[in-house]
Amino acid sequence: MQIKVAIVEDDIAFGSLLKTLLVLSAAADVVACYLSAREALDHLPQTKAHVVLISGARLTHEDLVDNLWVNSAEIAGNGIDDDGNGYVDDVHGINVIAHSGDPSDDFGHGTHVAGIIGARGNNGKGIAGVAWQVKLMILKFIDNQGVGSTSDAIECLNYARAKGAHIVNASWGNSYYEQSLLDTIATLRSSGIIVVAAAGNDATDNDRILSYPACYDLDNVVSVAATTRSNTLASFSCFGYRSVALAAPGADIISSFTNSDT
Ligand SMILES: [Ca+2]
Ligand SMILES: [Ca+2]
Repeated sequence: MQIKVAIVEDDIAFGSLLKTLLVLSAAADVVACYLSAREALDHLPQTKAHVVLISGARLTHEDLVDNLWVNSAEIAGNGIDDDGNGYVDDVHGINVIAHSGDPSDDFGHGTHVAGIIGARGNNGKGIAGVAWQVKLMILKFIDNQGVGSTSDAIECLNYARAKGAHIVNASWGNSYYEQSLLDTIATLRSSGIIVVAAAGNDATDNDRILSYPACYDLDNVVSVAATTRSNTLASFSCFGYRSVALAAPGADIISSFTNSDT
């Protein structure tokens, strides 16, 4: 089954990247809220991992490089799968499509999300993410057209669980209920992992037209709609009295780009 990134489809091009950010940033903000709340309770130190599960990220970006999660069981650049997980040199995450340890971004979505969530703060460069010191685990199952498969998404989720992630940013989805994906997210729940999912950008009611993973009936799934700078629901955003947990800023968000390190 194909999964698409939760963006407005005819706005994939960089020329109109604005709309591409929408629900992503919403999800990111929610993630940050969770991080902040849990940090306040001393349950989640700032050094713990976060997951960006989209189109990878530009690993050399100056505002991201210091906040990348590091797989301590893997020796970088030695061409050996040191931790025996099937991925060679997966130092910051994996690329399921290429089956490699290089989740570099060739779509643009992931780098932007990564910056919103966790661009390094107080470094005199670029922007500050909502969670300045989060660790970004970079996983890639979305290809350069913004599409990925359910099985590859599941592989990323399982990797995230195996490597101790706490929060998954799921700015992707489709309208197909899939038991395998539901079961995987349920397994993540048992590990205490929150999945922040985009409600979607179709301007439809998710109570009537369900979108997944946002609408899976699991209490570790947080479905997020997008708001504008005037604190109204964005015109493109999906909504749902029962199925959407909350809304967060999702338009006009400045963040890092994948075509440059600065
Ligand atoms: Ca490995
Ligand atoms: Ca290695």
